[in-house]
Amino acid sequence: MQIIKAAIAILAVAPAVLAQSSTSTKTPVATPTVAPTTGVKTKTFSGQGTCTNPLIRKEFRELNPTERQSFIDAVKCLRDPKRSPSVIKTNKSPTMYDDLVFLHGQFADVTHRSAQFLPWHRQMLALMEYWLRAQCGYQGALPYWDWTIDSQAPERSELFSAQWFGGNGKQASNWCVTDGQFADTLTTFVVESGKHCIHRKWSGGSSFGKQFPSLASAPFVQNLLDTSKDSYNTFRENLEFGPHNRVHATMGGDMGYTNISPNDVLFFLHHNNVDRTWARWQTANPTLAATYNGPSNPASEAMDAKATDMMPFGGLYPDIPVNKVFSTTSGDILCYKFSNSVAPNSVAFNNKAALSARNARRAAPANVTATLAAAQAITPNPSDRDDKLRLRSTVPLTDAWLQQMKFTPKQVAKIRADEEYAEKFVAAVNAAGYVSQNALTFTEAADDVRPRTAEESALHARLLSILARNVNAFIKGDKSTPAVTDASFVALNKLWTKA
Ligand SMILES: [Cu+2]
Repeated sequence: MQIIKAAIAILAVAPAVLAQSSTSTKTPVATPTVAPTTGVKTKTFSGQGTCTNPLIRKEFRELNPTERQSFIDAVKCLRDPKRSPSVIKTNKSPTMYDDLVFLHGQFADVTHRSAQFLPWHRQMLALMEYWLRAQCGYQGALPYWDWTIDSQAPERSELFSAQWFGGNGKQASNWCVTDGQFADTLTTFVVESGKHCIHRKWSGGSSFGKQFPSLASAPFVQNLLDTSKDSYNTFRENLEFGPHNRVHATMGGDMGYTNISPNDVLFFLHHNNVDRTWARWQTANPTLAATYNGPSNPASEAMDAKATDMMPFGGLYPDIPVNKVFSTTSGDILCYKFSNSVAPNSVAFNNKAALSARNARRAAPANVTATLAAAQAITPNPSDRDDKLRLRSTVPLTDAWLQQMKFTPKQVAKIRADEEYAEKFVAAVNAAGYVSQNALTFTEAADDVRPRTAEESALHARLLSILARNVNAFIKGDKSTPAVTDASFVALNKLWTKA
């Protein structure tokens, strides 16, 4: 662990480059005064340095219980005013963790709905990871939450258990999270109420996730990667306005408000998966990996962003140009790669016994035909938990939430069009008879998940790509069932579906 002693890197910084806009009642942050603090084990960031031994960021469920606990303990350390006092000298932020919440709120209006969305959050997460290690002695990497796994019934995810991050907030306690390891955590920045707890207010209540089953499913995310190839900005918008938004809106509470969403530590695990999705896209598209375009200002339609645009870190880290973070191994605090995530134990790769067992559980695929309408008719609604095989449809984001997020009419139009498309997409996946690894038949049967190998991961992606291609042809033509007789699809699918 590279503890670099002593003080500081904190540069004096001009107050809020951006004013928080309009909705002042929802704005939790005050103008910061950033000044050096002594005794904080942070380093002098040079922006230089090499990355020789990248950390491997893993899905939370890839970590064993001891590793999970050490991550949580390190987060608690970062939220402890004695062990990790704020490095921002304001009268508000008591801890380094709160500094990150503050940082996120301070620049929320340029780092969302704009080109900077992906690079800025990449650097913010790397800072969090660096602090966990340098300040709190954490030995691991920042874990991610692969929400594709849980997309069909997120409330059943192990992450939301009382053992780890806790479940929904309790209405009687003003939607404070009252179970899990952060149940008694005090937050500093709040909206609406004076309750300084972590709030969660799942849309859809106990069934949770009504706004994401189709858009956050593995087939949809693979399709997003495959069909967002014309520019960085197309990909960024599809990811930000699609799966990214859904998770925030659906978890509700603090996660539903841009300014304070990092209060909930799942923010970091969620955004780590967003970052991982960007990294996957970069790997799949080497010629686009270091490209950058789109709006620099979310309120304007101007596509004026440049790779040399400076990103603001409020003195917690030097402002750096976007192009410094295109690679996750570019050095300084960016030195990590991602694992291949997890698959349900019940979906064994080339494990004949397990495949037989899985087949026994699998009912015959739906006898679906012909039209999109027929496919939509057999697609279960988002609150359904009885259909074990098919992917669920998604309810639209509410107008109120989109308004609160400050989306422009043009952006709202895109979000609505994407929702319509996602409905057709998931219906066609169901019509194809494909049983996703997100299907409840697997996620419920699995007592646990296991790491995916690189080989399996590549094959899984190929399988989903072929499926998505056929499904898109079906949507366009809307004439016949998706052509899943494609030889490579059948061959690949056999790896999972036949003993
Ligand atoms: Cu954000």
